[in-house]
Amino acid sequence: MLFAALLCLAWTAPAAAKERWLEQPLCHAVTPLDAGDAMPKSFTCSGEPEDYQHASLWFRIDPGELDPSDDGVVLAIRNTRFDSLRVVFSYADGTVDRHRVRSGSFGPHASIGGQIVFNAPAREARLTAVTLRFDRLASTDLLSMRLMTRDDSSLQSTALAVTIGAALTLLVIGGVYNAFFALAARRQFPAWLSAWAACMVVWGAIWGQLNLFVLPGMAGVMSAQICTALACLAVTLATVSAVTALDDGLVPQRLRMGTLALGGAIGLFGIPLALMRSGPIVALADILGIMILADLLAVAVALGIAWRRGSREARSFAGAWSLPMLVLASTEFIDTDHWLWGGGSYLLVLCAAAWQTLWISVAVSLGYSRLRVERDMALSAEAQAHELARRDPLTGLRNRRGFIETVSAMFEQARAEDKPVALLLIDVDLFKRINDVHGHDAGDSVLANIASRIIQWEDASCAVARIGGEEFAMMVSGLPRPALARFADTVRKEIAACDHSSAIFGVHVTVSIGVAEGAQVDDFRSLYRLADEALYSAKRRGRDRVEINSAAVGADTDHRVAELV
Ligand code: GH3
Ligand code: MG
Ligand code: MG
Repeated sequence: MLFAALLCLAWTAPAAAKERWLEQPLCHAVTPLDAGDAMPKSFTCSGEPEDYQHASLWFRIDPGELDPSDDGVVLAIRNTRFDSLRVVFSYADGTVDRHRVRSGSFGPHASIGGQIVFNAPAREARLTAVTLRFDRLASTDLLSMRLMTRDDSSLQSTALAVTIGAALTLLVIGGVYNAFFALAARRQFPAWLSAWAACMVVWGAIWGQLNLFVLPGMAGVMSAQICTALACLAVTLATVSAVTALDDGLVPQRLRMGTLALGGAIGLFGIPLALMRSGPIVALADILGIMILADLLAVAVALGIAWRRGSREARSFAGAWSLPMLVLASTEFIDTDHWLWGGGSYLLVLCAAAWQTLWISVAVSLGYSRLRVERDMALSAEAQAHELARRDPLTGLRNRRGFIETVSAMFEQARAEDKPVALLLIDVDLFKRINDVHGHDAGDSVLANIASRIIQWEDASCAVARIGGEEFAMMVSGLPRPALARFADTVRKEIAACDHSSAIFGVHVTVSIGVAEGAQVDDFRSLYRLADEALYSAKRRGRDRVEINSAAVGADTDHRVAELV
């Protein structure tokens, strides 16, 4: 929203502003560097200047209708590569106003938005000429100069500062967010995105000349060179982040590698281009422009292919990349220099980068929250499957597997706390006969009735299970021997008292119980073996009775404790 408002303002502002862009051909002259301060005798007002990279290049500009009598005139020049620049404002009354900046020292002439500004003070007399002298200018093609009234200049500076500040803030937020996301989700592409955002922040700060507040010595050539290198590095990082966001196999390997190689080549290409002070800078910049276009195309094709194959990341990246790609590509074809209060293509790219990081951060967050929901669902399905695998479907009690898992831990803990622990194996007496006489369904119903009675004993110190066809088990902790014997017999009697009349009529169903105490053994398996022996003994001794290790409580003995043979 903020950007939309600023962009609208940016397009309407120049129409209202009284500004004059100084385009070639300008009246110019070239003199040797050591020719002194004297102005050249003649200026050529047609064609383009030549052989100026190791000389002094002069421009003489007629300010036209711009009259400094109201509030003064401002000459704004975009920072580029030169050694020094002198500006002379000449007035009709013969007075002159001189200014000078050097690479490494712009002083008060440095302005936010990559501009160097020179104020022609308001005088009674008319401003008749503006003369500029660049020493060792790298290229006239990189020059961007305009004259405007002072009011317009301060308005535009404010707009530039606000836009750059907003874009940099968004980039910082996006960069930090993606760095955290890369750490939290252990994904590679947000790390590259974060690096890209960091690169854009540094680039934006240096291009906008914010760095000069702390490091004024970076003014001029050094800043321009770092910006070139960073711009190329940013393209590399953005390419890597987009390609690594797409899963292996979604994009043909050759396209993937080719795009990465192109991105890497752009980063490397930026180094010599950044270092150049003279020579065919513009020709090389054109080659770089073609490489960037090819890179954008390769990334667009990779995203398109991955999108068609159903990649969510590709969709998010396409949304994020579309605007910066259009902006970057358009700056190759459209002259955007006059846009955005003189910020031109640089500010456009910075705003597009802020848009990109914002879009991707939102897309990544949505994708991550979707992943979390899917993961939670998978975890709960897994927990459900885990639980089902440990439950008996007929009775709902734990099955043998679930019981062993639960009671092994219980057994260990009770032993560690030196608490008595006991295992009760409960087997229905003569169950086969019930099946044979009343049918399998009636047998099932009896088992379910017994289970619903047994489950009532379950609590923190008692685990119950159906561990076989007509066999149940209970693990109890904290019961000393006399209480254990009474409990086991209560279980026997309560099960015998169950009402099965809905399934079988007039049949008394009893159980035999074998009990083993944990004090006698070190592990659960041994405990189980002892309980099984006790159960076997209870069966042999006539059923419907309890055997505790070497002792038994039974119906026929009127619950006396009997010795196990
Ligand atoms: P004992 O007193 O010696 O234990 O005699 P029993 O008949 O109970 O023992 P046996 O091992 O001979 O028979 C157990 C029967 O339990 C045999 C099998 O058909 C039946 N059974 C096992 N699982 C189920 C089940 O899920 N449902 C039903 N209805 N019957 C089952
Ligand atoms: Mg049995
Ligand atoms: Mg049985």
